[in-house]
Amino acid sequence: MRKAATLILASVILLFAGCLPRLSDHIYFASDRDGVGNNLFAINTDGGELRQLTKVLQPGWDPHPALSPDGKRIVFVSRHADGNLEVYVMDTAGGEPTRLTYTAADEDRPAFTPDGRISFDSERTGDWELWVMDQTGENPIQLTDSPGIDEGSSWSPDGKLLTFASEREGYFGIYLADPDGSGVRRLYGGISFHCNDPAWSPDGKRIAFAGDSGGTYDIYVIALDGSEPLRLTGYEGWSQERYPSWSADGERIVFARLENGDWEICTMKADGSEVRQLTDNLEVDDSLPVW
Ligand SMILES: [Ca+2]
Ligand SMILES: [Ca+2]
Ligand SMILES: [Ca+2]
Repeated sequence: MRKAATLILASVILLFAGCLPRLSDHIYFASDRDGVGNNLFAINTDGGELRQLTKVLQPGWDPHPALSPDGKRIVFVSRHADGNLEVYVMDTAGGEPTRLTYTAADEDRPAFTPDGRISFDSERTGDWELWVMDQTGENPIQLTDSPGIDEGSSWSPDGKLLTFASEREGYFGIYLADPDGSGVRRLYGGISFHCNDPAWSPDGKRIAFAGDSGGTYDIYVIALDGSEPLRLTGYEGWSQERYPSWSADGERIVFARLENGDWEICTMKADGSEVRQLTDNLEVDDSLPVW
């Protein structure tokens, strides 16, 4: 009888575990530590067990990776032999990347959407706009059409909104839009407060971003009502913090810090406390982390 109850309990736990968002036991980031160019690496959230995922195709690119909701796939860009950036996808467990775009223009900053597609930036119309496509690379659809750069899409967990950075009003601000790219409205930003790198929180209530209000970027968090954002970084001395990405449970944020000309990966609690530096290598740049 007890054995049967244990089996039922185990089944229920497995059933619910299958519904949970991805495990947050790894952080993926870009680094030039192998001396060739930027490649993707994985480390444990405590900074241990470094694993290299990619071998560079050509040096001189920022791969801007993003994870699928289940944590099993990673999208990124790489400069192909024909000279411009393309979107690639691969398993986080390893293996060969699959190329998804074939354009003469640059693509950048891909992200998985909650409905199983991939959004990305592309300059294929001659101006940077947001696009979305199937995970096979088929059926590309243009989402934005604005003067200047639109970049770095991040989706609300329920898929009902996306956020991105745009310079459509003459400076970089954080914008919201409906999933088809309509209904664009500014959430935050101004001529003296540039905002980039928005990342939607797992609970859907907040957006982390990198903001520059006076010469260096810091990490901020803002609620969806557009009220004043909360600054999470701002250390003694000159440093710059960018590229926030949330842990799956929303408890912590990983980001990249530039200090003394060197990029490192750090994490902090979502209120800015308990900062931990995960990489420590003055010779190489570790940046663009995703959790
Ligand atoms: Ca291309
Ligand atoms: Ca544009
Ligand atoms: Ca470094």
